[in-house]
Amino acid sequence: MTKMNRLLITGANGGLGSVCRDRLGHLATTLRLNARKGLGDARPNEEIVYCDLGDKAAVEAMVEGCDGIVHMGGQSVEAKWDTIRNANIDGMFNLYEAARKSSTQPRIIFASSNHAIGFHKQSDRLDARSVTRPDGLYGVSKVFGEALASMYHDKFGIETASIRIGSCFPEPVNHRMLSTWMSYDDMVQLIERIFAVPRLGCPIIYGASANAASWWDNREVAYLGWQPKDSSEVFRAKIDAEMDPPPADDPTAVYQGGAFCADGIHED
Ligand code: 15L
Repeated sequence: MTKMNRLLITGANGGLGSVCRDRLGHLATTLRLNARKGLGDARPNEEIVYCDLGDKAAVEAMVEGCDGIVHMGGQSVEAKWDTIRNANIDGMFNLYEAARKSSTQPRIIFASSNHAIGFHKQSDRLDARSVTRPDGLYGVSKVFGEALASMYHDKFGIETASIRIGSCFPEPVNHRMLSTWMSYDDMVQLIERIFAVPRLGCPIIYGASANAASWWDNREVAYLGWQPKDSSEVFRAKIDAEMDPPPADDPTAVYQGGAFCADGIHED
């Protein structure tokens, strides 16, 4: 894998962004870290850029000179439309315009979400060609992000891997996550593979470990050579001991997006 000169990690103060900060340093000579606040002191190979993704000029300055972007930034759960629009609609547009204008044409990883397809039933089996079924405005913003990435690839050749991340936490904490969980190790290895392959294109990838209860088929991205190693099964007994499975008609047992499907619009 050729080492990048500069890798930008947005949302570097968040749950996944901070894992990336700690574990992706070997991919680039310099990590450029972005958040609105809360990144502490820069370590020796780090640069810190504080800005809001809705600030077009600031995003353009931030993206210039980066060979890769891990875009973990933005709004990560359902919220008021203003919040989602600023971070995930305007913010995505600003990022892609910045990438188009930059002198380095970065390869981008977009942290999409299972909530882009959340209204599919848990009995459905999905692959990269399955239609989107967002389960809220947050999910709609992730569908927008995937569409934007596709257009910038077709029109300008900018390569993006959109990862529909399931539930990326230290361990699964409920029955739904036995299907959606992705370990940090598997996420880091996926990111390494995305930056290692000579030609990426613009794939949709389901971000989940090798869970026995998975709903998702990543056959179309076999060329990445990513083989998740962890499985949620080792946590099943613990979850069964801690809680009853949800009733069969509960949204967390019916839909892939779980509780997001039962959430309202956050304007009221
Ligand atoms: C997401 O998209 C969220 O960012 C994360 O906090 C979890 O809620 C995850 O989906 C999930 O569905 O478990």
